[in-house]
Amino acid sequence: MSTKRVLITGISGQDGSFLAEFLLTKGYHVYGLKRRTSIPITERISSIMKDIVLVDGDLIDSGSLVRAVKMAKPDEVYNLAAQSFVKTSFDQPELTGEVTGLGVTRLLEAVRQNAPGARYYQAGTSEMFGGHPPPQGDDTPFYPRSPYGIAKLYAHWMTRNYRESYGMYACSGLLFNHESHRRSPEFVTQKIARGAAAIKLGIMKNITLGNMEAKRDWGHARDFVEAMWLMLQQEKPDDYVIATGEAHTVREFAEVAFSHVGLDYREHVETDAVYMRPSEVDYLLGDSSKAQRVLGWKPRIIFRQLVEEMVEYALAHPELLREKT
Ligand code: NAP
Ligand code: G4F
Repeated sequence: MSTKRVLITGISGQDGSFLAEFLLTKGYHVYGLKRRTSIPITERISSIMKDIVLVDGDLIDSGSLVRAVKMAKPDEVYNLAAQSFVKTSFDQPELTGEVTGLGVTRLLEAVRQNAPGARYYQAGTSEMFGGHPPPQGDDTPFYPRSPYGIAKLYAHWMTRNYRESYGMYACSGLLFNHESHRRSPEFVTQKIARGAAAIKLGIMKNITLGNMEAKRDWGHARDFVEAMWLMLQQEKPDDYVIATGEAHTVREFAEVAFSHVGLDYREHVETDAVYMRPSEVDYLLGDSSKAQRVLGWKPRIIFRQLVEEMVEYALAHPELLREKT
């Protein structure tokens, strides 16, 4: 068992909660950065609250990041905190840049000055490839298509710059979409999974979506957080694409989710331009061959199993099915 110490930002999010659980099983002492909210958002980490230490802080507040790093004395830092919803980044581009972009520089600087030997993971994204045609792999040029993608690209280059300038063990994971029953309700997979379950249970009649032809390479968050950890266990720091190598349309996701509960999605899914984006990423399909070769990582859960797991969870938790997204 490890006696390492870790600081996870975004521990209350989907990935942060899975990563914290995974590192606890490896014996890590887990510290999590948590921003202040009027009601505590700790639903995803409720089962591990007694095993972790939460530190108040925010990516827009340098002092709190320095304090968190000094408290945690981390061997590893995973920066998962972000304004992570692409659609919102068009409505709040400045906030997205502040948190998802500049926030990374604040954290890198806090680590460099207070725990320079710590290994650092940056949550990069396939949104950085954005408009570049598929498949997207480690050598694909970047072409972000949203303020979110642009903020993440800045964060990616800052991470590389700290590696090259200061010799820090700093890595970016270029992760394609990954989902689970813990996904926030506004993302399309959760919206469809919960929608199908709610309609099956008679709670709702229809759901409304945007662009149903967009293609995504959807994996499972539990698989993907293991790749983050593997990146920090190598001899040398590097960046890696993490993806399943299988893409499906939003329409196909709906088809599988609704048919799992014996429904025809065409009778229950409407579309509305309000859910469209000013510029769309049409087709993401990742090539993770470098990660498979170097890290020995590969996805265990792929499309159909992911969809069915999310729908099953929603069916078993009808109390979650009344939120409008
Ligand atoms: P998520 O569920 O939205 O979690 C984001 C976390 O960041 C939450 O804990 C949130 O806190 C926290 N946060 C937001 N603003 C903050 C701030 N100003 N200061 C401190 N914490 C803040 O996202 P996720 O799906 O777990 O994704 C984890 C990371 O991977 C994100 O950086 C995301 O952009 C990136 N990523 C995700 C995917 C994917 O498909 N899931 C793919 C590629 C990259 P609250 O709980 O208080 O909201
Ligand atoms: O579920 P989404 O909102 O995820 P998106 O934009 O792909 O971003 C996610 O994955 C990125 C990695 O590629 C992460 F970096 C990011 O943090 C986030 O986790 O939308 C997926 C697709 C889009 O093409 C969108 O236009 O679904 C389409 N869509 C169609 N109708 C919809 C809807 N998206 C949402 N959220 N809601 C709809 O009603």
